[in-house]
Amino acid sequence: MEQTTPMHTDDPSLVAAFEARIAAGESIEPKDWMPERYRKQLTRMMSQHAHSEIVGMLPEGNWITRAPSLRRKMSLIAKVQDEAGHGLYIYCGTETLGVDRHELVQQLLDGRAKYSSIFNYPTLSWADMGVIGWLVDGAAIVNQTVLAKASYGPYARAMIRICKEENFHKRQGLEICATLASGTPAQKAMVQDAVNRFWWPALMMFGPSDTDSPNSAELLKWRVKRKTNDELRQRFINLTVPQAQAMGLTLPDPDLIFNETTKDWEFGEIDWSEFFEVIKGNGPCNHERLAARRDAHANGAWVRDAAVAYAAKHDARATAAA
Ligand code: BYC
Repeated sequence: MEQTTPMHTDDPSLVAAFEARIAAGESIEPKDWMPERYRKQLTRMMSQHAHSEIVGMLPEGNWITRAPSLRRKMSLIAKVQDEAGHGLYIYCGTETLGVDRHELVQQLLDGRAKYSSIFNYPTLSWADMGVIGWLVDGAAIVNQTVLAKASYGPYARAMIRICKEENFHKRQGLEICATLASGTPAQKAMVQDAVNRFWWPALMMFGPSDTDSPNSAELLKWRVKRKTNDELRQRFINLTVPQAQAMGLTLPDPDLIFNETTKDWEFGEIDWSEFFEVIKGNGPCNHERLAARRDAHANGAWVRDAAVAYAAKHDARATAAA
């Protein structure tokens, strides 16, 4: 059965049929019937994800003019451009749920929408570019590889493409980190300082612990999420600790210890009060990030106007020719 307008009261038999499709591993496509909560949850999650990609361009954009070589500058520009592209794919994906991207962007600019906590921290040194690629894109890959199997087709397909690009991002970050870590004492100290500042915020990217994650149960039931926040965080830590060891870098957690039985790296307490402050808008750079987005949006008004004028002219010509 097809439906393009949202339903406010879900018919239980339709919900049962929908859940049977999910249980059978089928992909849900834009014109398929879906419970209103499923549509809402996906809109929330996908739009936050798109906003994260766009806001995520800012901390790295800050270093494009100061990259230490032409090669580093070219790869950083390409990475930041990729992030714009990821934002656009995901905004397009969100529009398949019947929402207008202008409304979503407005929610971001008004401060009503969330975006990833990680982008509210400052980028103070060149080493931060390496650590963002290694840890932030590394965390994103762990999260998004699983989202590539999400039940909603347009989101899952966007994730497949995005993860391919994120792999390059992670490798360029790792290469910067490895180079600095084997460089002069000052370079090694710079990358260690960046790791010290980004390690805990990177762990917070996976969201609150499972006991404090109000959306997880529904998202897991509908196979949007396939793993919990804590499961993915643990996977990321298990993958990352050996990489830090290989580069001779220390992770700033005195409680990090390998458990021979579970084969997991056990870790210390995350400062959840910091996380909740950041997502409430009180992180170190929340105001700066939103101000930069608002400026960019205002400065881009002429481009949007020109595109609308061009489309109108094109339509008028097509009508006259018909
Ligand atoms: N930051 O019930 P929960 C990138 C919110 S971009 C801010 O567990 P859920 C990259 C959450 O939204 C990476 N807010 O939520 C780009 C919820 O609030 P609301 C972005 C967070 O949805 C450029 C509340 O806390 N990736 O890779 O089940 C350069 C309770 O949480 C955060 C995505 O967006 C956070 N870290 O799980 C480099 C991936 N965590 O909405 C790299 C897609 C939680 O109820 N999203 N909150 O008011 C997801 O996988 C899930 O939405 C999350 C959260 C795991 C993030």
